[in-house]
Amino acid sequence: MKMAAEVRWLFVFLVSCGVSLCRGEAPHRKFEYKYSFKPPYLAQKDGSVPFWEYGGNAIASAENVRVAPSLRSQKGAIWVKQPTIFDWWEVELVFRISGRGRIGADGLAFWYTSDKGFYNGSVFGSSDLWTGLGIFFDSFDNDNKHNNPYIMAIVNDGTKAFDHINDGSTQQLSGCLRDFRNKPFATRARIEYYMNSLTLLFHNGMTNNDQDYDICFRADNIILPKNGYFGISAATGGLADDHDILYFLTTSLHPPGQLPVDGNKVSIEEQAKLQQEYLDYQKKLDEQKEEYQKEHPESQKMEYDEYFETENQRELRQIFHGQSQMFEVLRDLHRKLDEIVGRQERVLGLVSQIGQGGVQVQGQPGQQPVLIDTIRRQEVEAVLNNQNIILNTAREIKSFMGEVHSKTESILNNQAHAPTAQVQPMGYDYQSFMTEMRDGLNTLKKDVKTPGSTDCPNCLTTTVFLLFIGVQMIILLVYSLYRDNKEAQMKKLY
Ligand SMILES: [Ca+2]
Ligand SMILES: [Ca+2]
Repeated sequence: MKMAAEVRWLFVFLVSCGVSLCRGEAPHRKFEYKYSFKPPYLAQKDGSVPFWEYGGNAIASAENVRVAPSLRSQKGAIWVKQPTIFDWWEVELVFRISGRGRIGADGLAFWYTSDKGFYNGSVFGSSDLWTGLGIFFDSFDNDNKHNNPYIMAIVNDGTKAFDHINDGSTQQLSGCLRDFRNKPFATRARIEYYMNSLTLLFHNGMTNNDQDYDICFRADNIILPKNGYFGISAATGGLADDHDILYFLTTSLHPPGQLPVDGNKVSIEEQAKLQQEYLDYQKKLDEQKEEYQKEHPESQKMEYDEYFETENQRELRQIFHGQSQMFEVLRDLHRKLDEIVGRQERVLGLVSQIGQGGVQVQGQPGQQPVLIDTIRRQEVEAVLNNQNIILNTAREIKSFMGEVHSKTESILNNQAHAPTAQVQPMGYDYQSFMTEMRDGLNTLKKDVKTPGSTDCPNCLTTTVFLLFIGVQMIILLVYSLYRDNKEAQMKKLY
């Protein structure tokens, strides 16, 4: 998966600070001029480079060291005179490898070894079977795997002969595929060895921003010889590039609290005094400048004319400016593209998840199957269950309605057969009561007419019975009258 640009930058930043900061405190840094060279006046008039010695086909000028020129079969090297006196270090290498060919050869090597190498050795211009570290900027693809230019590190214990046939790939500690040839700006490598961790950051020379570094590799638990020598070597073959070193800047790194005491260190009072002197001098200079400008207003203009650039310079500057702007825009676009790719991947992931639960619909032959979001099985089952329940309920309602209908019909039929039949009002059931009374009376009449019934001593006499009936009738009549009267009164009230 592609790493988003921000993540990559963050990673570079973390790694670059990680080596130092994440261990606790940042190491003390001290520039080591005896292990460095830089322009201007890189080489002195006699051609020597202070604290360094070079040989083979290497040429030093005021601006750079051409370790191997763009001629066939050249070899050269430059080695520091004194071994290091510090354990941990960082080397910033600013270099240019340029040639007219589409492909160049052979490459450049950075060395940190227990002994100085040769000036015309077999490994990128220096010695094989070295003890220590070699970092190779290999331009030419010897093993024809289309993986050059390549940057790699090999740590050797003095026993391994460089594997030229495989471009050292069988021996490498780590590496990265980076193009370092023919760049608009100088390419840079920052090699840091601190607390047994080796880190290589690379600047591809596409911008003039000094901090545009990219991580090439980081390796832990690396043990390099103490008091080693720094060196640079280069070689050309059938094809040839110019191999120029512009800056070799060494900084020693000291864990906090372990900075060696500097004998030439100035005291704080002295520092303050010098600072004050410097400020006074600056002030005086400014005053004099102002005075001069007041006295010579015309010369001021003339003087500034010298600062103006020529047309060519301006054009070149504008081209560079335009290019760097284009580069910025491109980088921005690249970042956005990365973002989009990331989002697309997320969306695709989601779609495939849905696809696993959903239905895969086959498209036309030759087309990608189209994934459609559909209802899942359990959802279908739930819907079917609900439908069944609704159907059952509807059926029940239907049967109930049928019952109601049949009952209504039977009622209507009953009414048609017996038109007098009416829904009785709630309350006293006169009719049934009267029927009961009639039946009772008939029974009584029968009993009365029966002659044998007089025998029983507990039986009522006819007179008493008639009297009882009479009283009952009167009570009923009175009650009926009273009720009617009451109902009439109630109706009036409403
Ligand atoms: Ca090679
Ligand atoms: Ca190769």
